[in-house]
Amino acid sequence: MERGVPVPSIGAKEARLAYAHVVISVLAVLIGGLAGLMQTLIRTGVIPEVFGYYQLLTAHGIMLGLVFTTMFIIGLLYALLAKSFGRFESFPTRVAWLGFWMIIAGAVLVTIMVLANKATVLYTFYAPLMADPVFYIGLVLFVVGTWLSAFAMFRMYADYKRENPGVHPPLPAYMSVMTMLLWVIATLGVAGTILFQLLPLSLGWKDTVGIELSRTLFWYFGHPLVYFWLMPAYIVWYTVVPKVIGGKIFSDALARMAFLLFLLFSFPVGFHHQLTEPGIDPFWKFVQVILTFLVVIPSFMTAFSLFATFELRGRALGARGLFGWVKKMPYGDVRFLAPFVGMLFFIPAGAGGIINASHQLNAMVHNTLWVTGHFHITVGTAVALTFFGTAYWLVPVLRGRTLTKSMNRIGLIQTGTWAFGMSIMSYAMHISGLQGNPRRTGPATYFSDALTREWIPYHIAMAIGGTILLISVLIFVYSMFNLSFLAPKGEEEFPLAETEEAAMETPRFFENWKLWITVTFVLIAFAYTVPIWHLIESAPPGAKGWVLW
Ligand code: HEM
Ligand SMILES: [Cu+2]
Repeated sequence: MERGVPVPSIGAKEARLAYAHVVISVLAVLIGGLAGLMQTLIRTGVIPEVFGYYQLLTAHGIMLGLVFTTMFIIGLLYALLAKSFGRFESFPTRVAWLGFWMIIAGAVLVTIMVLANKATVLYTFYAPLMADPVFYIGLVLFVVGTWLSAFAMFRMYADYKRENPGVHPPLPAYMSVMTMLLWVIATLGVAGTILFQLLPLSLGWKDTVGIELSRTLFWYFGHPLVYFWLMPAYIVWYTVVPKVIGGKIFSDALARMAFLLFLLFSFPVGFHHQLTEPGIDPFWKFVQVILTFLVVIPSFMTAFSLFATFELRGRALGARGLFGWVKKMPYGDVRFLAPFVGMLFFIPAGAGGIINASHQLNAMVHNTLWVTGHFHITVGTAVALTFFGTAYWLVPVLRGRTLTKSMNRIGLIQTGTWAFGMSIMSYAMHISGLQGNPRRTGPATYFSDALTREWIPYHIAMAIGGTILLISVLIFVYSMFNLSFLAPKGEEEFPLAETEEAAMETPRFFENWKLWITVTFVLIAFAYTVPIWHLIESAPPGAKGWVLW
């Protein structure tokens, strides 16, 4: 079976759709970044608590963990589908816009509630914290909006399959659909706890909430969520970066298989976020931790094929030996440098993840700033830098402008400042976390205890790192403004690599969606049925809702 070929350039309507999403994500980076810096400054005592610490933390988590990521991802995936399929038909396009406006409506309601200090529940909104009902309604609109986006993408894929029978949809399209499929299956859990537990509680229809069940439903969603963030970055690593360096995709089949495995292994593992919780049987924690480690397989497949691509390209340019390619890469090109630095950060980040998921070591780091340090180098750097590096070519492509030499140079500086600021901030978070410094804690002196005094230099380091990061955010926002409105008009390249000629054929069964969705649900049922039954059958009386702010 042959592989589909992407179209030369994407249409104006398709570009507008993708761009609308990207704009929102850039705004979210600005607001979220400001909140992040203020957190570090308040916790260090440099500025007074103008906003409540937890209110800022809620805004930061929602803007960066939810709005920035989701909007950039959806925008990028529309762009990849447009490049893969050509024009979108009018029905899915209308659904896509409806989804966009619904997401906006939801995000606006959520933001108003957070600003009004009626939803200081952090971005995880754990029970029994209880926000205003409007906050949960906003979240529902947001999630349903993303389901419409997913439906639109599935439909675009189906339209392509119908018009091109016997052709494999291009690799980025397959990966995009896999990403949205994972998102839809994952959000079922969070939709469940919002609709059946938190919203009724907050409306006063119920007096109590089952905390453990709610947290379990949350983390059933929360782990695949991190793969929803990572997979689009991997799409860029697999399909865009090879083109930027002048190379080819190492293997189309291997890439598809890795994505399939990410889908399967992302779900039956949520308990690794709940290892310290007493209400879950250790046996099921054990089962889910073992399943967690399976994700090492597609991760190493990804690392292998990326470095194979680098090495093949390096050798084509005359490099020798195992690491000769290192000297041959285009470090002066932000489209390469930013995702590449992201990849480098992902190496210690992955090792940290193995520590977090190990039951005994988790007891050491749980709820300390170590965890915050961890996710600032995973989603906050590996993913965020990849998205930044992508935005430098994607925004001009969508706006019919070009990435100039000077904007490229500014992009390199932005990449450098981000890497530098994040190294300082996340190092300080990791180390002081190991010393017991708790995460999610406002300014506290603990009666000037000797132990906590040792954390102070680390807080200062975090504030310095945070300041450098905010400078990087401002450079990014300026660059996006420039590339949207000021850069010279022209046709910017949409870099998508071809597959190595020597690569094997792509097997047809990767597209057997019914089979893979079934296997996913079988794995979910295996890992969750008995423990959830336990949680319901021997549930404690439940807690009343709390408003602690
Ligand atoms: C300007 C850059 C940034 C700064 C200065 C910053 C700073 C911080 C600080 C100080 C905290 C936690 C404090 C605590 O636990 O008490 C935090 C939490 C967090 N950050 Fe960032 N961060 C930045 C960028 C990012 C990015 C790019 C992302 C994701 C894409 C992100 C996602 C999060 C999340 C999800 C939390 C957890 C919120 C919670 O615990 O409820 N941050 N950040
Ligand atoms: Cu996880």
